[in-house]
Amino acid sequence: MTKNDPLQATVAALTSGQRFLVAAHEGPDGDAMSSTLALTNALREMGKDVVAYNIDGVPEKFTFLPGSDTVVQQVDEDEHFDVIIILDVGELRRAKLPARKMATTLINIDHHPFSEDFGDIYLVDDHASATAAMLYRVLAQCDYTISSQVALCIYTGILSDTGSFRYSSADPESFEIAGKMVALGVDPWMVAGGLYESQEVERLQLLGLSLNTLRVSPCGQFAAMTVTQQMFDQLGVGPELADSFVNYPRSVNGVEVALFFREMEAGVYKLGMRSKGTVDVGALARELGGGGHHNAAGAVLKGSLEEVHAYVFARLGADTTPQ
Ligand SMILES: [Mn+2]
Repeated sequence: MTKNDPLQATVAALTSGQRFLVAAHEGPDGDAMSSTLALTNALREMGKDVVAYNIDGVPEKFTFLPGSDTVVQQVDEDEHFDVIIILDVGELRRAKLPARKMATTLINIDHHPFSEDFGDIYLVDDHASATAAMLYRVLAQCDYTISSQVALCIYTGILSDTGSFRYSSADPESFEIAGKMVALGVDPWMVAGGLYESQEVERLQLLGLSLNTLRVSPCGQFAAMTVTQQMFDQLGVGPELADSFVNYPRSVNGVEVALFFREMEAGVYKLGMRSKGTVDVGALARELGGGGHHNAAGAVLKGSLEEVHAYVFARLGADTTPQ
């Protein structure tokens, strides 16, 4: 039964266990953090003992999620749990936890393609819009009524992983669950406020500096933006504030491939690439010694900014003299 019906096996494990640990991947994104807290809160409401763990803790922008103040960044490896649930993690090593030896039952709930089969229960659906959507499926099968707190977490996870319902992953199920969560009391404007309207002023100042570097190739299909060490120093901020800046060159009308260069140290650049589909940036990244997927990939390059810029544009087949 366990093998044939991982959903029912998960429901059974959640129902019969008493001591739980819930974890997701390091550097948690919206889905990882929301899923961790959706399941943690739901299990606590069922009367279970739950440790919520993430080695990197809760990023500031997710602190509006209920239970975020209970997430721990450390657990004793000698502790034992009836059930450990690893969420949104394609490879177990990204959970930063020796989960195998710490659990009677280890469950993998995930929507990454080719997610590693590391647990006793493998509840993986790469068509699911978010891990949070998969948790809705699980909780709907449990003897449990979803609270407004848990609804808030589920809604936030789906909103995050579908890019606010813009990506092709925004399927009918994601809208259906989101609608149910709103009916349970979630305020979409409050969530948007937490996720998108709570930026540090330094992030927008850094964006201002970086936007000045925006360049588009003469053919119009390739755009690049850069952030330098000097910009970080000027504002006294770290590289995490430049997260997702690559979305700006990607948003230019007609651009197929967006490039974002972040100076790591003098003469070393971290390149992030996003494709709208026609170009396989994963293949290019691998040629450059990096990795990634068809539409999102990265690599580290050495040279002056002009050199790495021209090199990547040339490899893309673009004119090497961007405007
Ligand atoms: Mn996810």
